[in-house]
Amino acid sequence: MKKTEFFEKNEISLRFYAAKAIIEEAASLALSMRPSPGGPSATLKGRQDYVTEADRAVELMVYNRLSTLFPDDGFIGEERGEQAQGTYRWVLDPIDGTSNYARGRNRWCISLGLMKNDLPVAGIINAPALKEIFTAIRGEGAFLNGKPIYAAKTKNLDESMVEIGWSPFVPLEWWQEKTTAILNLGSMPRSLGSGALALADVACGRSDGYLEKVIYIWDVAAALVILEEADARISPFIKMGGIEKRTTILATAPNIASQLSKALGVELG
Ligand code: LIP
Repeated sequence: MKKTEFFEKNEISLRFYAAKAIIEEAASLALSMRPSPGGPSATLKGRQDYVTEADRAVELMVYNRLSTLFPDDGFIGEERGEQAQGTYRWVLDPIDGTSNYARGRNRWCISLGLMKNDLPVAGIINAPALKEIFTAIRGEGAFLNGKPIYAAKTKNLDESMVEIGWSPFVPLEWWQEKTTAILNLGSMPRSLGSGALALADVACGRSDGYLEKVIYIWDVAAALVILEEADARISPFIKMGGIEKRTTILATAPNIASQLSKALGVELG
């Protein structure tokens, strides 16, 4: 291994392990702040678009910790946007699945991606209410609670399960068209409110595909490297402009990738 590769590998590993510990602390904070089951305890940013006190508290805590440890790194968060620039860039969704979190449900997570320039190099998705932590470092595999994970080997669409993400930015006609396409394939549909966890489910084989019409970089930055390391197929989200604007994403199990790509009208990388 060349000296430069050795130092880069260690720069990423150092950041990854420090961030993993910080996210575990943030996950405990978020869990302690979770509303009781019931109507949404949140502020509405728009129709069906929520933000909670935990979103703000987690983002501030993670930013403060990471900027202290790695002052030259960049940082983008869902709630406060870009707060710093740098070769290494942290991309955080402080609570992904906020609509679930705000009602006291379990399907939500903290999603933190590390990018070097525009390349995702490490990811951590921590879902404390589910007791699940998805992780990956580029070139070193993908894991769920420390055990290797891989996309499903599903070949028969009649056995497939495909999740489709919904947000207020999704036109009704698009939703109806794509849901019908999923059903016409013989797939079982799901829509569970967290894009990061939906992508993590494709990475570990719990589902065979995830489609969302428009999703942000902070929802997917951690999942992109986890999916790659788990041998899933993914649309070229970043080449499609996903860092700058909300963009379509499709992630699939490898053996049915071409059928899903064709039926859902999204090119894969
Ligand atoms: C959520 C995304 C999900 C989308 C939801 C929402 P948030 O992010 O993870 O993919 O369908 O509408 O945008 O707002 O919970 O961080």
